[in-house]
Amino acid sequence: MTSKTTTNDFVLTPPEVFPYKDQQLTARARIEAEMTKRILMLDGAMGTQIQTYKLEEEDYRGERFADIEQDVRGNNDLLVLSQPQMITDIHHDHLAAGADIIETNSFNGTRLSMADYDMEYLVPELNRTAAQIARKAADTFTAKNPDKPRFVAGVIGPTSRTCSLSPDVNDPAYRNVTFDQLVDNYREATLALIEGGIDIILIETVFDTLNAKAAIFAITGVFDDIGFELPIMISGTITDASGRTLSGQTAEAFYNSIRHAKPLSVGFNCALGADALRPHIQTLSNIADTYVSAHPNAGLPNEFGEYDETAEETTALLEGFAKAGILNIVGGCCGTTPEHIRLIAEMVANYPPRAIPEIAPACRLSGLEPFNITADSLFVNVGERTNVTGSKKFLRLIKTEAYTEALDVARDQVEGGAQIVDINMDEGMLDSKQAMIHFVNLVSGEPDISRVPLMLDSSKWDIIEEGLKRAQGKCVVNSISLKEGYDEFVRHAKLCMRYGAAVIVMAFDEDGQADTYERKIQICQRSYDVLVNEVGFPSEDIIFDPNVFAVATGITEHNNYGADFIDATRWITENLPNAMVSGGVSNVSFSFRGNPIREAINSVFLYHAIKNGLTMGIVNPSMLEVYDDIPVEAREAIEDVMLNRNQGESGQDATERLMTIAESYQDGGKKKDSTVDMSWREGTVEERIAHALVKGITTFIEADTKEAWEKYPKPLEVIEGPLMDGMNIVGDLFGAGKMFLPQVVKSARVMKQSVAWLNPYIEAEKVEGEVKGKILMATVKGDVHDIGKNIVGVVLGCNGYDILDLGVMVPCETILDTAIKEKVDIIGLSGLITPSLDEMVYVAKQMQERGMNLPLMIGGATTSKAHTAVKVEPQYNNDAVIYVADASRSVGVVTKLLSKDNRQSLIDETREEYIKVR
Ligand code: B12
Repeated sequence: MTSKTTTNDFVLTPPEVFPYKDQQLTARARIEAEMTKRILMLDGAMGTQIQTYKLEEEDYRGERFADIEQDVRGNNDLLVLSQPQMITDIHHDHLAAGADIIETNSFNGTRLSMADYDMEYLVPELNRTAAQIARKAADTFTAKNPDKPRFVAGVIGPTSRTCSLSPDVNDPAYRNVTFDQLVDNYREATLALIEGGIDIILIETVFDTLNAKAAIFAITGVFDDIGFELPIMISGTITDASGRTLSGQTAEAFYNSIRHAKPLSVGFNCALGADALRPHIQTLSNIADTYVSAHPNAGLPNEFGEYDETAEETTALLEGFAKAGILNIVGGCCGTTPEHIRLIAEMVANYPPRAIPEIAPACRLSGLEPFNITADSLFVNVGERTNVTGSKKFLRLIKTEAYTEALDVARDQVEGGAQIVDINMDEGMLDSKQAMIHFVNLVSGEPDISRVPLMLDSSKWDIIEEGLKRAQGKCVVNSISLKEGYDEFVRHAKLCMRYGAAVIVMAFDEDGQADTYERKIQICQRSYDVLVNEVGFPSEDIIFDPNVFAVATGITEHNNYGADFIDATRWITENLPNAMVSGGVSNVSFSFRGNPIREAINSVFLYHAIKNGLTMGIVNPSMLEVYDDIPVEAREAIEDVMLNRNQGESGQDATERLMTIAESYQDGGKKKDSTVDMSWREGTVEERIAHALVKGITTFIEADTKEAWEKYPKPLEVIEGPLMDGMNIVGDLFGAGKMFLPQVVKSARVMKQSVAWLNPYIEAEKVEGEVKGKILMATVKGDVHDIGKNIVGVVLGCNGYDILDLGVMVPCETILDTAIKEKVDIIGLSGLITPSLDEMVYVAKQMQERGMNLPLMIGGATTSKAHTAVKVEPQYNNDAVIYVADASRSVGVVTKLLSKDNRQSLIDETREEYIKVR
């Protein structure tokens, strides 16, 4: 690399002769050695400390800039050149107060930010000088006490532009900065900071994760060029009370998006102060397989922009963090002073650092929300309708620039259960690159779509790359392969690592697409070895696509296509650790286009592929039959074809049998739309309700609900009888891989419609009178199931209780803050997935920590008396913790809990019972 002249007299040194290189080579090891011993102290605010000097224009200018034309007051970064002593003094104050790591005064040291003062030309010099000043200050203190080594973090700020948000309300696809521009800006700053002698790079105050991803991309590029690496700290900022970054991500989604930087630490800074920061640091502490940092503001500024939170107050709040064991690095942001740092340093010296938890490898994707594919995950549905090659409708919408409708297509599939959205714009008559850019920008502005991760799909790498530059979440690249040879494969893989994306690897090499079992596994093995052993690609981010080809084509060579895919899937799962498998499911039934048996073929294929390890697939949910509903004869014929068995002498018998069945399928043997086959209407009302739930048919649900309501003594019994039984069948089929999420979404709609019909009858039983108490209901963080919780709310509401329903995915802090503010009498938590069980334990623990005194009810399908007794109840002993199996029982429990006479006996009985369970 050549040296670069940026002003008349400023020359950036070539990296070969970076003066601090030797020291920097060991920086990570030296810092980590300290981190294992204690919680490290970061410094406090730079900006608000500078404000205390009350500088005027001439102070900012100093001697060197006395004569320049433009005003520079407020350009704090310039002070490293115009007032170097002042910056040194601030560093010294923090070091004297106990800071282990000081931050360079370079928060705005990028061209984009310096453009405000026409001082872009100064960027390299500002960064280099900021680093040199901090280096000198740190070394002075290390020399005084070598047992407490001091480090310098080179600060990379967010700039004033957001890469994933439009500043123009009328044009949501518009951006005033590009990823590439940010990369150039960050690259320049990073090089100069490293030359100036920093030990760590600190990407901080990240409010748009895409900006941070650009910084990571720039920094990793710099590392490649200079031939060595420095540790990276990344610190985001949660700017609003909803607990999200400005660009809309949750804490976990944020971490998933930046994890590829392999940061030394991840954390949050600035924003609403320590109190509001705590839950997000707790989240990071639970999930981060790296160190965790926090450097909050001294609370919120008052009306005059000043910070009133005293050093004692901030320290007391942060002591809660330290006690909870969630800190590795702590410091202060706006409004904190060296006094804050001194007290915090004294306090943290009494607590051990957080131990990094063992986190099992898993593909951790994100949109605005995290999407983790773990060993326990069920089959993942990739929405395939925003793909111009597969959907004529979507192609037409994109061609005619009907983007609002095109977004509706994306939204519908997310609402319909797609967990990842595949976007493909490969069409000869389109400007595919532009279409990808425009659509991904638009999707980023639609929270109900961009909450899920994107799959950027193209046969052209540069189109994929344009998508990657516009998505703040962790995406999946579809696809890379050895098709264009080893070098391109490695180049694409390395870029995916730098952008932070998982990859689909097609079983394709220089000789073409793998069509036999042997070729599939040989190419997948080779690709895996290159990726994992040579490139260092994380194995959990590799998803193989061993090519789904059409079966029953009439060509004998194709007879084993189904079996080869399924066998290859099993082989990959067993032999390539952590790797996943995906496939374009409907390709398998291509020979039956237009025939309703296609849905059955897809389902049979999926069922067997999932059993053998298929992790995800590109699926059109309306093209799937429920496996167990396929008539036995047809299912066996399909299985014969799929698994290439019973082919007979001709090698074609199975295919011929299937063709014959397919004809009668078409001729009315088994019709496409199950509502047309009315035989299910002949069953009992319970059977009909179960059928409607499993099939997602709403047509008769109100009539059937009415009939059940007439049959059962109480409306609630209809819910807890036939409706719950039906939903349990759905749950079992889903759990066994015989139903898929989009189908369950339809079941949920049927269930909701039925419950809505019953609600007025439940309400008609309402006992009039005074409100007997206030009950907070919430489905816990991370969980979207709300049908059960809503029923409980209605039932209790009808029994004279005031219900405060906080909805789904509710963070613990919101639940507890609201409970206190609204003075509720009981908290009721609902949860249906395994992670909710831990979240409930956490809520109970926090109730104890906050000294709350009210009963806690636990409910929802995966909760149990055993879990409540063993895990939840021991966390909270200020009041009752009671597991309630269903809505009807909730009335009795609540009545007793709020009755003076019966309350204690219920608490005592439950405690005794739970002790026995334990
Ligand atoms: C419908 C459904 C969905 C719908 C939810 C729609 C909605 N708006 O609620 C959708 C399709 C969105 C869905 C999504 C998922 N689901 Co789901 N889902 C179901 C299903 C089939 C039925 C749930 C239901 O509504 N039952 C009917 C209601 C009335 O029952 P209930 O909630 O238990 O409520 C009763 C009592 O428990 C009690 N109660 C409930 N809450 C409370 C609270 C209090 C305080 C009290 C007193 C009482 C109480 O009263 C109610 C009435 O008596 C279940 C299977 C099952 N058998 O439960 C799977 C099931 C819960 N889902 C499951 C999974 C895995 C998922 C997904 C993770 C799938 C995925 N791969 O993405 C996602 C979850 C995403 C997330 N982050 O939450 C698994 C959970 C397994 C596990 N242990 O983790 C299940 C068990 C299916 C299975 N067998 O695998 N799902």
